[in-house]
Amino acid sequence: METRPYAEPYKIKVVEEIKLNTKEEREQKIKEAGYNLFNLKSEDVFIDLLTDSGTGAMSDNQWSAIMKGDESYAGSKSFFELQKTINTLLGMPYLIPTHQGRAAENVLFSALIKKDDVIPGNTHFDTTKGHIEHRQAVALDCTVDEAFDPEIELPFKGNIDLAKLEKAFNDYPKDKIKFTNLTITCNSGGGQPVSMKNIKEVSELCKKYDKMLFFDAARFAENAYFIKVREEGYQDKTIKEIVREMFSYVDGCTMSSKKDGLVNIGGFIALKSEELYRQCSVYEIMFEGYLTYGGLAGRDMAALAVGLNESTEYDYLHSRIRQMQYLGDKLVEAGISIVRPVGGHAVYVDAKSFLPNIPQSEFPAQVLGVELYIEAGVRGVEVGVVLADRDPVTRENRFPKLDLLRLAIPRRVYTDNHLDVIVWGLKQVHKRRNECRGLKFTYEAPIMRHFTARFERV
Ligand code: PLI
Repeated sequence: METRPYAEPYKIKVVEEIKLNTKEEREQKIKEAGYNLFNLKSEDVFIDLLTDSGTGAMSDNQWSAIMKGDESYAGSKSFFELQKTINTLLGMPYLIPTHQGRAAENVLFSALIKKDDVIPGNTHFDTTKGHIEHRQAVALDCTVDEAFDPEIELPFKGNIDLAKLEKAFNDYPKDKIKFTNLTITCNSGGGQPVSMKNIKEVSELCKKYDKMLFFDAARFAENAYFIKVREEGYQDKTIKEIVREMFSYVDGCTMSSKKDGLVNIGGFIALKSEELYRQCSVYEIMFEGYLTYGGLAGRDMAALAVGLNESTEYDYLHSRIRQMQYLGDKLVEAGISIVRPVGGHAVYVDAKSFLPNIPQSEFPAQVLGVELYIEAGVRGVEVGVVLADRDPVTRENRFPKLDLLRLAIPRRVYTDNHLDVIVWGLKQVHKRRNECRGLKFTYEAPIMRHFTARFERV
């Protein structure tokens, strides 16, 4: 019998028009943008894969909740509803809302990190690392070695190497490491998940050495999906049960709600300790706002409470991760090398193997991003030499092992037809890859240069 084809568990109520300009227009637009995709106007982009952060589509239930948002400065009903949802889902009674993920990091780290501290973790995200280094502390990467090989197909390449973590606990003075930061899924490692076994073992090790453990929970629901489908013993559990178990092993989390919160803005800290909540409250009021809104409107909190319940449903997660797999499989079929296995929120194209004629000093992933835009109106983002910045001491370019073009898929926004256009676009560029030219800087900021850099063709 023929198997039933797959279809998304939602239908579309509102649409937003996107326009495809001509190839000649795009050639002109990207030149004017200094060959930097960040400098493009979104109206000149047909399919926007710059990020999956804050770019998702809200549901009818979320939009309904928006109307019911309570905009009171103190004691907002929407805050208490969100607190109740987070306590039910994550088992965390203390909630500190923030305007986005990095703001949660700013508040928590203000309470916890001092100069010369060391924060071990699994490849900290840029803003997390930034907030650690800004406090003159060290973000210590303890990810398993396999994470750095794009060819190795392993189910949980976001895991922490327990030996590396224990070594860190032994090598540094006791008071220098207060907590470990575990990013689920690991964005900088290609959206790779962390297994429940690893979360549990890291938690036990932290307890043994009297350290706290926090999740960077931006994509916690996607991580839970991978545990359900890949880890022995979780197939029959619901996503919500898996999430509850994951959070039972940690002291708290920072969250960018713009990912698995299914909202366009927002973040939070969730905690088990009342004492730590009190310490964070001081910085919350100073940086974000009063304790029951923290830089958000009441309606933002209302939509988030609904979004968190939706993102922890299996059917939604299956439709999302399936899109990543669909895109990844089609690219592999076309002979295009990608980071494997495909992660939870993006497909990463290996630009060094795509454009072997372009040396790393001429930014192959940036070139690939520019060419894909010109070819198909698709905007990805470079995760390579440009993003890696210069060494702060020698001022030489840092050359990471992988030079990647990240194609991050917004949640509930594009159909498989859009994904087919991305594949087609990359295939077209692949055919003329030997004619592509490298790039060189015409402007470069001293740090975080990727946002504002300008280039010209070599
Ligand atoms: O963009 P924010 O400030 O809401 O969140 C910062 C942030 C924290 N942790 C992780 C794992 C992230 O991925 C993250 C933001 N990610 C962005 C913007 C991205 O494009 O991946």
